[in-house]
Amino acid sequence: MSLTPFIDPLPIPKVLNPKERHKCFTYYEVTMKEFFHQFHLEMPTTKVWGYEQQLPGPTIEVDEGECVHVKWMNGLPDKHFLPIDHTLHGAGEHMPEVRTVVHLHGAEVEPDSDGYPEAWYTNGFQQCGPCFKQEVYKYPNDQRPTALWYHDHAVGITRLNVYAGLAGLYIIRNEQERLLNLPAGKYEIPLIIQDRSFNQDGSLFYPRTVNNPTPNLPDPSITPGVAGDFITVNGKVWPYLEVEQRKYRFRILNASNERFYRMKLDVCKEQPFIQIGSDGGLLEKPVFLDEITIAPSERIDVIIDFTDQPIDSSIIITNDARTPFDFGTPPDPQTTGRIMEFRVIKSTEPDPSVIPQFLGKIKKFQECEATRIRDITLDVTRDRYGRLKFLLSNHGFIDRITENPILNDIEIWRIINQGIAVHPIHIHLIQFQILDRIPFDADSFNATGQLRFTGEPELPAANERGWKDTVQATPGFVTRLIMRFGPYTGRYIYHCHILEHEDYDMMRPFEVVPPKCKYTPSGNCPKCSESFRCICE
Ligand SMILES: [Cu+2]
Repeated sequence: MSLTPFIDPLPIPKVLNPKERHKCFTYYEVTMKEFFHQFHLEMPTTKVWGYEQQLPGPTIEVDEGECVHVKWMNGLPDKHFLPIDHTLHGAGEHMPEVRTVVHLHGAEVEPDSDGYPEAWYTNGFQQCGPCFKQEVYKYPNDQRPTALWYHDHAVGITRLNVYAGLAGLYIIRNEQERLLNLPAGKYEIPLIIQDRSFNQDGSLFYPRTVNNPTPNLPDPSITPGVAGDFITVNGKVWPYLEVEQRKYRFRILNASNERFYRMKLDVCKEQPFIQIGSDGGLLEKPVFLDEITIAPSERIDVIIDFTDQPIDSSIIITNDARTPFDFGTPPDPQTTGRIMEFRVIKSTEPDPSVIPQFLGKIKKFQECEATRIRDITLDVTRDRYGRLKFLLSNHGFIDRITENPILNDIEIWRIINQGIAVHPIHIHLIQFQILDRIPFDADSFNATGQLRFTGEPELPAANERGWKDTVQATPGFVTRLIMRFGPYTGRYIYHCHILEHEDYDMMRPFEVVPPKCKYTPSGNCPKCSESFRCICE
């Protein structure tokens, strides 16, 4: 199938209205439904799944500190329309095919509202997974303003549910940010990038198995990653956006399963991207860039100034990132090498927006504050069918918990990538800071298990020096993260955000535990006689 690029206008996802506004919380209801969506003017409609019959889902906009309750309701059919591999943990033949659970990516929430992969439920909550606790999720939004995103996280089928369409944006705002006078209103535009493939009849194509499957392979069988032939933005293949000669703020999310994008503008002055924010909110100061690489699940907050662009000029966001990143197939310049087009038109009004030189203070964690250093290796092995299986520290999702940080403790995690691909590693509950990336001898690490550094630590790029919840863990480097675990105790997960890796089996639970009593670390507290859950401080 070939499609003419840049003939559909960019759709802007609608902002969802709450069902009820109470004094102390705002209540939303969101239903997941099957429906038909047109990805491109030259295509028939395509069966998809979406929140509120929209693809991507409606944007939820909240204020910092506004308590939001959402009832995420599964109104989907009983049968999945994409190929389920029943050999994966949690997706066996005896399980309901269509299970969903919503995770708000980047949010600081209690574990029972985090969307644990085994807290899934079926249509009408008729059947629930072993970790299901509640129908209504609570989001306190006690965190810095930023763009989060909600998406499905059901164990063993996350890649299929997100590919089917279960994803949307969630923006936290506050007064301080409004006072910065950044481009706003119709000049602040979300760009949710997803790649997709289609069958001739317009239906979504997701591979049943690998190319050249061996006879003993299960059918369907998960593959090490799925990248589509067409790039969609806000649900349209290669859309265009008319932009006035002024500044725009773009909230960019890579919601693709596997594909990274290295974005450039094809005709523009130098350093056209002015990045002002990352996953966890605004950077300290704007960073001027020629290109930006965005991994699955990362968000970038960027300003592009079209003021000096000629009227009627066309500017294309291009992509030259290989898949798998960054050693696989380069994109085709005519198809996957393009993302969308801007068409410049005359301004309708003066542009009062500014690019502040200073955006806000980011308090840096100090290494000496950390109470613990943990090593996480990114491993690839073969399963009993000879398929690639990705692991974290050689453990899978169901193995016992090995990371149990104490509430409010600061830890350093060293992500050791001895492989060849970049993996976007995401940790739930918290936002972290990147300390550095240190080159090491991967061959000697694989042989001996000993880390031998081969060069000086490389500081994170200027646009990585803010708050992050997903980090590009580069091969041949130890990526060091620092974070404080809180404000909740309980069980969460961390995982690779390449969804085919996450499903098999690059996802691990961790548990934030209450602090032990400071008086008697191993016995009962003399003051409150509690042992583990001592709160006498
Ligand atoms: Cu991965």
